[in-house]
Amino acid sequence: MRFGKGCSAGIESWYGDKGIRILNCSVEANAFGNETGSISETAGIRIHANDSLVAYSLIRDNFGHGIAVVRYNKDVFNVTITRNSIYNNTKLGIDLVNADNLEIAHRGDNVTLNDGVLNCSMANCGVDYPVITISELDGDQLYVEGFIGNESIGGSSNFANASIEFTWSGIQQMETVLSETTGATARSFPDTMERDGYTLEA
Ligand SMILES: [Ca+2]
Ligand SMILES: [Ca+2]
Repeated sequence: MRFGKGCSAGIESWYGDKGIRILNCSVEANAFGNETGSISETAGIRIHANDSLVAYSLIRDNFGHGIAVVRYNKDVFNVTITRNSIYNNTKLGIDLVNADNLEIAHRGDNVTLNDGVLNCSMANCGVDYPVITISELDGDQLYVEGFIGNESIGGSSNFANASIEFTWSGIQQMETVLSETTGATARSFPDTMERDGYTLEA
């Protein structure tokens, strides 16, 4: 299903209860304002409901963030965003938003820095993002190194079992998940990926 050219979020779950499932959707060119050009709420998709899932979807060219997971007036946690193609939105691909007022709830708060911990008084329990420290393309092989945790400290054991997805970006309509690291080493991840065959070597 396609959601495009909405004046605000393409898909909205404002004060939704729980269990929103968004699968196989195209969410494109939303949040460019109403007929007068006024823009009050942005993002391709806004998640404001626990236990929600966004997967196998194309989320691009939206004004604002691709997906905003918003904690406002209630906790919002256990949101899974996986195997999507998210690119060319004017702000972040995914914004975890800790909003204490409507303006932030509608527009996001941009990058929330890693602190190495999970804290469910933050949007989606304040899950940290992967930090890429090395990315080198050698022929058809891409070597990537990094960690999850406080950027000034390094990998945190709180994310030891995290999964990390890598995709080629912006080449095809639906990007392909190149590899996924799991297990105890995920807090620091050396990976070598081959473009042909999409194999993960390490
Ligand atoms: Ca944020
Ligand atoms: Ca955190």
